[in-house]
Amino acid sequence: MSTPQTWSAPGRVNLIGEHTDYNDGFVLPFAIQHRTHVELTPRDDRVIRVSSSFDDDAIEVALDDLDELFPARRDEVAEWARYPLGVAWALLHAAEASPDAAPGVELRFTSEVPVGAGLSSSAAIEGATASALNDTWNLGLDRVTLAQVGRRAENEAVGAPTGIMDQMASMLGRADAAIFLDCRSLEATVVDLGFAAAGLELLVMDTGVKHSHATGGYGERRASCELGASIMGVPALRDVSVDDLPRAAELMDDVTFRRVRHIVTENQRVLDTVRVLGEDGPAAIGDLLVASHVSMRDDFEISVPELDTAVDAALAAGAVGARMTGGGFGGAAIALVTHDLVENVKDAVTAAFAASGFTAPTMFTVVPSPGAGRD
Ligand code: GAF
Repeated sequence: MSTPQTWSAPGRVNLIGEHTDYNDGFVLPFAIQHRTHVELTPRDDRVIRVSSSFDDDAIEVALDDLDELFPARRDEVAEWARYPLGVAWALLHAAEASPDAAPGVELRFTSEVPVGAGLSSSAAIEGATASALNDTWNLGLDRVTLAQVGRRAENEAVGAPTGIMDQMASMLGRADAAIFLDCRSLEATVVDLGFAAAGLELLVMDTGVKHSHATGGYGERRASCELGASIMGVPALRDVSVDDLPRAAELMDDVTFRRVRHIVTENQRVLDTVRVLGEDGPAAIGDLLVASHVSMRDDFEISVPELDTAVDAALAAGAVGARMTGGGFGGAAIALVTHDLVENVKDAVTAAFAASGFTAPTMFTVVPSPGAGRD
């Protein structure tokens, strides 16, 4: 009987740069200390079996059948299992490996990353699976390729039309740092955050409003961005600058223009945030975080009342900056708060939720943490 081994990958918080990834733009996420762990036990047969502590269904699939399942028959697979099985499928394609070269495995998942909170529990499952199978099957793929495998699984095996940010953050995360990613070239730069040295904490305020990117608003926003880029005659909104916005306003309807304006100004805010972090430190990025939230609330229209309430209450209680994080339509907001004010901000947000009749939020601080790997 083979001994099990464990790998893990983190969830992420995006500091700034929302919906810019699939527009070939810039993002600045960091991996958090909450991780998804996978215990891998080699099998003697040619079957991949996945089970988890967060779903009763254990699923078994012959490795040779993965190509028949994905993407055409993905609906036959329990939704959570599409992530790890989709990664196994995409990984074998990326490595151009025959499934004959891959022995069967048993994968057992446990997770500390809250599901549906906008902290990328999906990228954490993908990253843990990709790392475990890459090592076990001796595929020798690098981290960027493993991130691309995770994204392909999410797009084609799960059916969520997401970008590459979350998988890159989960694979490349570093302690005390964010990853500044150019989503066109996939060039990643480690950016020191220095929150602790500046006496700052990053508070996550999980509204408890669940969302899914496989349905509805996320895909609609993506389609609006593609329409905006085609009207501007460019491959992606990355190629539109703030100076081009007056022309964009003349060429397109108001809704498409506001979607475009969010992406164009958000890209600029990411660049500004990286510059300000380097020049003045993290206490100086508050206004950029707030401007990002306002843009998502008013132009991109992906916030919900609970997220706005969390952001407004945190700012009123003295947070340096606050914004919703992730794809929107629910999930979590973040607040950058001086250490001594964390409890005040939590109390203020809890009180504001109660006053609005919302279910109490879950709040915790996160620290920039290392990316995927063997435990
Ligand atoms: C989700 C997606 F998965 C990311 O690719 C990104 O688009 C994000 O929403 C919004 O910035 O997390």
